[in-house]
Amino acid sequence: GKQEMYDKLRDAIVNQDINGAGPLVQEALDAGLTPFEIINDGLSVGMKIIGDKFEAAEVYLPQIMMSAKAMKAAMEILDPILAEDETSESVGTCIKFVQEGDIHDIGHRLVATMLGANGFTVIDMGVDVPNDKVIEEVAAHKGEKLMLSGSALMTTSMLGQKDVMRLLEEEGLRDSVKVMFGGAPVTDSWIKEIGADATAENAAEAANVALELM
Ligand code: HCB
Repeated sequence: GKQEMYDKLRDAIVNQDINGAGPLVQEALDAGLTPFEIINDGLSVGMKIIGDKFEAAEVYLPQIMMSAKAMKAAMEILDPILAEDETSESVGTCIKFVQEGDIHDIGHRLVATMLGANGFTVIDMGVDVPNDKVIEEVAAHKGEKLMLSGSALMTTSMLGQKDVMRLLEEEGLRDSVKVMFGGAPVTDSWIKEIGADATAENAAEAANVALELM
């Protein structure tokens, strides 16, 4: 059944099955699972497990990098399918970036994929993006239905989110854009403290929150 397939997808990430992940995703699609189910109930669960194992020092960086590669191989199959599904009418523009100093992009990509699949026009600025570039991009899209989604996976890079909020205020752009920050260290109280609009636990929730904010 479905759960068995979810478990296989999860294990492909946990066991760093770079060659197997793509074919397994195809198998899951053929069995009738949706890309959303594959990501949320399978692959992401595996990534969470490997992250927890890393924190518990049960696995090390080389394994993490191989899990990341397996995730990438899986998403290479799913991204084009999700792009095809995009509704023709955009619900808004979302500028998506990872904070300066931070190269963690797995969660960032998942959120970008989900936002795209839910009708957003996503501008993917990638990783390690300086704040002045982010502000420039917001300014360039002022007047559009606009959302900014930033990710930070480290407590150090997360601090940059506070500066983004300050710069938006200084440049008179705060009212032109909704701001959603995420990443493992980001909490509700941090969002409140820096004056952003929202956070989300995972990519599926991020899409729902973003739609509500628009
Ligand atoms: Co990295 N790393 N890492 N790492 N890494 C973390 C983040 C630590 C917490 C692990 C630890 O030490 N405990 C830690 C940060 C410590 C801290 O600051 N408190 C850390 C460190 C220190 C480092 C290095 C310095 C190396 C080292 O360990 N000595 C180095 C830093 C490089 C740099 O950025 N300058 C480094 C490198 C790496 C890689 C390259 C090996 C690899 C990244 C591969 C890649 O992304 N291409 C990696 C990984 C994979 C991790 C862990 C294990 C998993 C992160 C991940 O992908 N999670 C992570 C441990 C952890 O987080 N538990 C560890 C899975 C995704 C799906 O979850 O939280 O990113 P996510 O995203 C979710 C969620 O947050 C939300 O939705 C996403 C999808 O469900 N979300 C949003 C995310 N963004 C959002 C935006 C929104 O608007 C809304 C929701």
